[in-house]
Amino acid sequence: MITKGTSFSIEQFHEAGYSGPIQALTLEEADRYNQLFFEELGQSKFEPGPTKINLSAWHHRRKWAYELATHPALVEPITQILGPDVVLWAMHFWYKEPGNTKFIPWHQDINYWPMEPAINATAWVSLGWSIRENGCLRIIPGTHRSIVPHVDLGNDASAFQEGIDASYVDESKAIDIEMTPGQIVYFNEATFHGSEMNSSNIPRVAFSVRYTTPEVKFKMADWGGDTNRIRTFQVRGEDRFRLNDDIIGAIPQQ
Ligand SMILES: O=C(O)CCC(=O)C(=O)O
Repeated sequence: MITKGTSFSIEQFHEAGYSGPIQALTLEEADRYNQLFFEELGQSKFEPGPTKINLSAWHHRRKWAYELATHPALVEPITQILGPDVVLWAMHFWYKEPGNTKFIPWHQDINYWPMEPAINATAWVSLGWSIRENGCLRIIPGTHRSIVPHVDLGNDASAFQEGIDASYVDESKAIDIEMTPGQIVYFNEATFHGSEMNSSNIPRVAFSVRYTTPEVKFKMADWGGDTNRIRTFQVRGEDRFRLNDDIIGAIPQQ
């Protein structure tokens, strides 16, 4: 499914647990950020290879990544989902070089996140092409209404140790979200999602940004105190709760 130019639908988001893809970045922007991504890896986009670099929280230390995470085209639909007060709390690049054999198992993000209450909206953005062959994002619509058990998968090909207990997954309802550069899809903290390996010679370069609201408290002890990954940035509106003052992030200057 490759779509262009449709608009974000809050009704669809509530009904199906996701909305999109929509064009968020221009092709020029997507190309520029794609280039910056590979520069950070120390690679050329023409010769994408594996990396051992930590792909989380570049917005803590790179101005361009912070600009990307707070890009108005990403954040505007987030205000429709979360309301006027928006907190950016995490960002991660999901990169699969050509031939990467790992798959991302079906999961619900909230299974891994100690936050109270469980409120999150994710913007998943494709900087290059995301197609079936390179392991595009997959979603099961309507699965965001309940939390289901996650189990140890015992599968070395899985990028995560834990995923949803297979008896809760109806693969026949899964959709492949194929995307062109600069497109974005939104989903919430409980929507089932995952992706297959990259069996093509096209890199899959994408990132997700996580947003929440100020009344959510991050239980940092349960995150192992990992402020290299989790920091809060008030990107819209105001914080009348002040629950996470100890983990406020600093906007990188370069
Ligand atoms: O990019 C993928 O394949 C998985 C992304 C994901 O799990 C997420 O954004 O929460």
